[in-house]
Order: sequence, then C-alpha cells, then structure tokens
Amino acid sequence: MFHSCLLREDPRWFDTHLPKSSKIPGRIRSWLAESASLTARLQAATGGIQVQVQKQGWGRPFLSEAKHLGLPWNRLAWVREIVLYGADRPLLLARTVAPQGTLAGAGSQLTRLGTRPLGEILFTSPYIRRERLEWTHLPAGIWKVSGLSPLPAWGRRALYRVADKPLLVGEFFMPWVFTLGRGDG
Ligand code: VNL
Repeated sequence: MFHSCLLREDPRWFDTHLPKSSKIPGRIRSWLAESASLTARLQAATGGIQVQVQKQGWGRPFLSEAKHLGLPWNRLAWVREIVLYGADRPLLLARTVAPQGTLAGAGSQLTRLGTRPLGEILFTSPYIRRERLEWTHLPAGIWKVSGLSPLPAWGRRALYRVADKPLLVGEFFMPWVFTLGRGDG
C-alpha cells in the first residue's frame, strides 16, 4: 500500500522558530501562521470553496507522521486527503492522519465529514486544541495530482489534540493563494 494520493514523498518539515523561518515573506507567513480557520479565510477570499476528497480511509503514515503520532512505523492510520478548490482553481491540498484511537468519541465526527471541510470540526469543537506547528517548502514535482502549480509550494503541519488524542493535519498552498485579497488574485 502506498502512503499518499497527493505527495510522492514525506516532505521535509522544519520548526517555525528556526532562523530560516524569519526569512519567509510576510504575505506567505500570514497564511502559514494563521491560527484561525483557513477554511473560513479561503471562503472569504474566494466567495466559495469546494472540497474534493482524493482518499479517505486506512492508509500508511509517512515515517515522520508515525513518529509524531507515537505509532509503530508500520501501523495503519486513518488518512484523509483533499484538494480544496475556490474561484475555479485548486487553492490548498490537505492530508490528515489520525491513529485509530483518535476516531473514538469526539473524533468519530472525522470519518463522517464527507465533502464538508475539516475546519468545520476543528474550529467548532471544544475538545480540539492545536499543539506543535511546522513548515515546509516542497520541491516542484512532488505532486501526484494533475492541474496543480508546477512551482515549489509552501506548507504547514499542525499536531492537534482531539479529546487529548493526536491528529496531524498537513496543508499545502498553491502559490496564487498568497495573492488573494490584494486585488490581483
Ligand atoms: C480539510 C483539511 C479542509 C484542511 C481544509 O480547509 C483544511 C479537509 C478547507 O480535510 O477537509 O485547511
């Protein structure tokens, strides 16, 4: 079984406190560091978003994901991968990985999301909080999905707790997102 329908390999993540993070331009940082809902921000900037689910079900975490989630390297986890469209363009790709134990109780909503954006749960549930945040700059050509920008892409990965159980959400931006809301999008 392969790891991802979106990515050819595990991205290289770096800590947001590293010196190189401070060199990222402000208009990009503002998205990478956003602490409120990206769903809501993209919705507001484009007037309407649609979630296209690429994969949802049991899958293989990348090694760095298994480590973050405290899973043995070969343990399957629940994986959701989506492409988010707005204004007729792909805007964001997201990969969510949850160990089986996270899907019990409050986390069981995750498996019933369908095409509703994950943000609807993440930012409305009192049981969910964000912990660690990391960033990445993906090389061109890492995508398995067609119709995306061929340029290198910025991304972020956040570890959340759902009723104290871990959930990892990686989000990758198409470059035109950084021009949204400036009148030249
Ligand atoms: C999802 C994940 C949607 C991360 C998102 O924005 C996001 C999803 C709409 O899996 O539905 O930022």
